Amino acid sequence: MRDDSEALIVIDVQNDFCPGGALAVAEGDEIVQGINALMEEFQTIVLTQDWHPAGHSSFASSHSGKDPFSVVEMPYGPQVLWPDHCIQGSEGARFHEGLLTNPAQMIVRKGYRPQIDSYSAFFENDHKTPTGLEGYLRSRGIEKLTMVGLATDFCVNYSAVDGAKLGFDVTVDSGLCKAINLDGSLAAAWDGMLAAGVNLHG
Ligand code: VGL
Ligand code: ZN
Repeated sequence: MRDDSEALIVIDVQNDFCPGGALAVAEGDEIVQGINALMEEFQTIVLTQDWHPAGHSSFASSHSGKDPFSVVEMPYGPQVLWPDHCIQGSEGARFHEGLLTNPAQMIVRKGYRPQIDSYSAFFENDHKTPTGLEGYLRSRGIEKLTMVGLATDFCVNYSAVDGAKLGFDVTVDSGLCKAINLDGSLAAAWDGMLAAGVNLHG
C-alpha cells in the first residue's frame, strides 16, 4: 500500500475517448484493467470527467466552417476544435463500464463552462481558473501524484505539468495512458512534461 500522502489521479476514462466513442483514442479501453489493478495500491483515488454542455466552444460544430482538429484563437489562446464529445449526462460522458469507480473518493468534472475548455485537472485552459483539485489534495495532505488515463498528450499532459508547477511530485505511468497524437502532439507533450519535472514510469 502506498503512503497516505500519495494519490492516484485517473484522467477522463470515458466512453467518448474509447473505441466507438466520439473522440476515440486508439486502444483507449486497453488501459482500464491495469488502472483498476493500480487502484488497489492507493488510499486516495481521484477520477476526472470531461463534462461539456451541448454547444461547447471547444466543439468544431460551434464554429461555422471549421472542421474538427483545426485550431482557432480563443481569448485565452489557441484552442483545438474537437468533435462534440462528453456532453453532460450523455452515454459518451459516462466512465468506461469496466472502470472501477467505487474506490474513488473524489470526481472532478471539468470543461463545464461554455466559453472555455479545461484539459487540466487543476486549471481551465486560461491556466488561471482553478477546478478546486489543488485545494482538495492539499487539505488532504497529498504531496505525490500518479497520473494515468486519456489522453496522454492532452488532459494527462496538462494535468501533469500543472501538478508539477504547483509543487506536487508527479509521475505519469505511460503504460496506463493512450494518446490522440495530433501533428506530433505526443512528442511535444513528453518534452513539456519532462521539462516541467514530471517523472515517467513505464
Ligand atoms: C481531452 C480533448 C478534448 C482529453 C478532452 O481528455 O484528453 N482531449 N477534451
Ligand atoms: Zn473535452
